[in-house]
Amino acid sequence: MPFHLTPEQKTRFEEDGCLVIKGFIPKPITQQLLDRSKELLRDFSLEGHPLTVFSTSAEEKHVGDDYFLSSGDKIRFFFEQKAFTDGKLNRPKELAINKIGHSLHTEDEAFKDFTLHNEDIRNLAKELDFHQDPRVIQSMIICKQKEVGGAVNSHDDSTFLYSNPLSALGFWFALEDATPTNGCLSFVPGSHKINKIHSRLERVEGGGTEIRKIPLKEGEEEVKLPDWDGEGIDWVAAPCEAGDLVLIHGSVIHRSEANLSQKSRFIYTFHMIEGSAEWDEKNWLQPTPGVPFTKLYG
Ligand SMILES: O=C(O)CCC(=O)C(=O)O
Repeated sequence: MPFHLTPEQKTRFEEDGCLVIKGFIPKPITQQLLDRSKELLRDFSLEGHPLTVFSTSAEEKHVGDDYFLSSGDKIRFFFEQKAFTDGKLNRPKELAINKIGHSLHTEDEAFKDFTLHNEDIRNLAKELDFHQDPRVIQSMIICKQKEVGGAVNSHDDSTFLYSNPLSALGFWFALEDATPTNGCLSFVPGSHKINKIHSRLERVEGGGTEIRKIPLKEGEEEVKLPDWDGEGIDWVAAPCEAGDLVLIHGSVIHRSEANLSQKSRFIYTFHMIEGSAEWDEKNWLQPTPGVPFTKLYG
């Protein structure tokens, strides 16, 4: 049976800016993708690896070394901050990777097949009616390793995937159960309706990236946004079983806690934008001649 979105699910997504779709991926495919993720972790080499760390913690500057900045059309491996003691890995590499990115959907056959040749995903995108001509722009496996899996601070995705007009949409697939104990996602439902994307991650001259203010348009006034982590904000956890899908609107505020538990929380995610939207050359992620942003309805 091909996937169909119910009118209730569509309304829920429009109202909340996020939607959990239970059992979207059949169990054998979920297992295949998890196995493939573990194979990638087993097979990558540490030789010559710059040991780039990925972290969203406030004290950390955003990663911006060449290994990260040139990963948009490759499969690369980014480490957990807590997987190091005195500059040395304190666990096997398979248990030390934070995420694998950013082009599994073009560079790995299993993830390519799942992402781009999937009737259920195409049906869902059509029925959601969020994009006319969706383009898949990046993909990642986020491992949220046991004991050292880093928290992802509250954010919206459009700050990192800025298009004009805004059009980022995330597809987040649980490959393992995600619970409040091992760092499931949480959302501020409806925040996409009041959030204003006032900053964006830019590549900066001389290397690296920085979150910078977007200049206000003439006559535009700065909108004061709530302190999303402060008092009175209603966060809702989105626990998932392996195979569930979470849709994430580009402006909805979300986060995930650190994983100090003994269970990893592998997920696969990709993001899409509208094909006709303007993609700025300052964005860290850039299409390349070999790997242009990929049409979903190709
Ligand atoms: O998987 C997570 O913990 C965070 C994912 C996330 O924030 C995103 O995909 O935008």
